[in-house]
Amino acid sequence: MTETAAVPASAPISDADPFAAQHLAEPEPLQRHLRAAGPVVRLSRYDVHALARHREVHAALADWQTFRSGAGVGLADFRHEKPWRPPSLLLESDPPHHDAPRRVLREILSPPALRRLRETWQTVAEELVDAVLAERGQEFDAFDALAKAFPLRVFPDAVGLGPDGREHLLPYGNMAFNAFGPRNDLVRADAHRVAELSAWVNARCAREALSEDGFGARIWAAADRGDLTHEQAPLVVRSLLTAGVDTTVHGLAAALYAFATHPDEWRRLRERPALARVAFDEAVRWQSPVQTFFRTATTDVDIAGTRIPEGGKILMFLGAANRDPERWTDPDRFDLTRDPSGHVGFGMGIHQCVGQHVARLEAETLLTALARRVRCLELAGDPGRHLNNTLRSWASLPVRVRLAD
Ligand code: OVM
Repeated sequence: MTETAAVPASAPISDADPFAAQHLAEPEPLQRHLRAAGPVVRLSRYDVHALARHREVHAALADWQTFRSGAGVGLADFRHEKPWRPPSLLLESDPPHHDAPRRVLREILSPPALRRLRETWQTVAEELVDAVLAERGQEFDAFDALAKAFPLRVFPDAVGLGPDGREHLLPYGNMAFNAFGPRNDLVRADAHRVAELSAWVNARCAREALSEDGFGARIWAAADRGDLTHEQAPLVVRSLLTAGVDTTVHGLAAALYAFATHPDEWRRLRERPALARVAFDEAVRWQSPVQTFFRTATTDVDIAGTRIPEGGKILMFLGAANRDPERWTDPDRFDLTRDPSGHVGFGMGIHQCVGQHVARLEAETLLTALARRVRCLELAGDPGRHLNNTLRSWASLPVRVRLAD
């Protein structure tokens, strides 16, 4: 095959802009359109190929040899465009460079390593829920009061951050997740804050800025043992601060939204609080807080009969794969009786979310505390969306609750 034949006539073409406000605010119609159009769809606007079916998204995520992350997992190709910050050693790297940082963080964030946090997080969740119900009454913004408040109370402490400047965390993550998309208005809106926010985050990654018993200190200790270099340590801390806050805030918001709109599922959770973990995974499947990531083809490769040229970017629609009717029965239903395992909301393969156990523990402790005290949970108004190029995110989630006896 010659190079000019890189785009066979068979690949359907779409001129849709997945990063346009309309699609970010309500991604399902475009997801449906792309899934129906074919296994691979050429997005003419960005000169990339889109995958929106579970089979192809799953296969691409699993095949890191063919679809590399080291050229960036956003639209920008790091081999031709300077990244907005030094690339992540975890997210934006490939084996063998990826291996050591991944191994170190996997140990630090493994379920046994998190056990010591459970009791504290349970207590904080119960205190937070009690305080919200006492101070805000039966109607409040669950995004602000719970989804945002809880991770911001427990996660920075677990990392070992000092008390000052924590209000920078969400804006920094918002910026990082916008940066995977095109340089649109969302990116431009924060351009004036890049230097300030990056400087704050980078300073927090230094050993002296971190307490002695958190995730951050453990990363530095791994460097002392020789499992990482001392140059790598601060960048691995940076990964925690980039990927660990906005994701859980909007993931918890997704779970709260799911329950506020599905009263039978809330009742089911109250009857069986042990469902909290699977409920969170089902919410991640149903809403897909991280909607998309890119990869870059290491070689000319065919996906379902469409040639992706070497160096070409593919855009994987995690949210679309998570609602693919070929993979899921009644995919648009938030359903605690289903087994959501196999969803790609945390990715899949060697880059699958290394912090997923942290996210699940946050969700489990918060949902359990809430279920103990709240009998009914419903929307008290339209939820507010916050637009981000990658994260399905929230601005407000007005709810009304009725308390348990
Ligand atoms: C990172 C990272 C990892 C996952 C997601 C992400 C901004 C960042 O290693 O910095 O999103």
